[in-house]
Amino acid sequence: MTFSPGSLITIERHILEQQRRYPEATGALTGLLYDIALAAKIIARETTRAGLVNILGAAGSANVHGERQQKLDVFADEVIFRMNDHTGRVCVLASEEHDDLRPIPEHHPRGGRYALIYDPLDGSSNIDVNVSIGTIFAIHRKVSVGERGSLEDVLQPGHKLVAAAYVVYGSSTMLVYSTGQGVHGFTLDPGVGEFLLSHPDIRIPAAPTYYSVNQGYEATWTAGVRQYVAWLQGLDGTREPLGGRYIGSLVSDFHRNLLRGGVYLYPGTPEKPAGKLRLTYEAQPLAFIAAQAGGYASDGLGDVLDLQPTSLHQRVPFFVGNRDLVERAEAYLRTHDTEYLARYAQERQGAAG
Ligand code: FDP
Repeated sequence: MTFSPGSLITIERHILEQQRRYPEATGALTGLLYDIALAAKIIARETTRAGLVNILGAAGSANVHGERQQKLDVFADEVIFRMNDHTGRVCVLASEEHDDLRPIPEHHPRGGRYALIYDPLDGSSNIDVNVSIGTIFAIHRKVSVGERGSLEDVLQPGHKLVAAAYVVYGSSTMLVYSTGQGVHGFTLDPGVGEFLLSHPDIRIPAAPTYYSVNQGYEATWTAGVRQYVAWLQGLDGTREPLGGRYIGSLVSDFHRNLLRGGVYLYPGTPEKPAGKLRLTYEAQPLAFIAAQAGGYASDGLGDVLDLQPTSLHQRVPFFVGNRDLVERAEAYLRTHDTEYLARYAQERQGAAG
């Protein structure tokens, strides 16, 4: 089914329509995606009230209802876990907030077909200053034997993802998801509490608008990254400069560039060859969505979706956006950063071996 721009489509209906294309589907993934959307609404409700906490709460410890206040990222983590721990759809969960896997509790149904990996509140340094933040989800099919899920289910290459999604809590709350059939964006109507289709079939624009990097770290960059960014800025005279935008909230930076075209980079440095961002719940799902929108993500050496994760919180250098811009980054690194790339490759290999 194709959706015309004027029609009102809820996320529930959209997910169901997508499922209909697969007569063999059991509905488990549909249910899981819907649970994710519901969790997003609950988190959105709290994030929009975050600024009120200090004035409404007594001595910063309790809210008007007398409930103890939780840090928002802990709250988001719990909401997502509790939304999914009892449905029978998920075999194991993993979150940025926990060192280890989060198994399904004993008293809840086991045998779920999917592993859910998530970053409950990304860009959390922006919460206190009222700047947009996000949530990221990655869904893998269970591959381990036995009822209980294991690390094997979580540590799969990105090209094996069944679905990925993110939520931006910004001037509006938006949920963007892909099940491998394009990328679709929904905007939350807070009045009716529904995510409505606002951005069907998102494609990253061919003509890029922005580049995004934390320029404050320039002194730590490799020569290749420095020259690449200079090229993006048009300093070598071969191209028009791209505008610079950096929120410091990965989801928001990624989302803006997905809609406007451009490149986001959080490179590795000689001191930290793998950079800062996490592979399983940041880079992989966003790389999956970028690819579905016609873009590309690289760790500087090659496609992020081909990387085999070796640990849950593994870091990865991340370049994502328009394919030609990301490939140009790879080329700059290949030319100027042979020593750095060799070190990073060795580290990556060591982690895998
Ligand atoms: P944060 O530490 O605020 O949670 O991955 C975490 C992340 O934010 C990303 O969302 C963000 O893009 C990046 O770190 C910002 O890091 P820098 O402050 O080093 O630029």
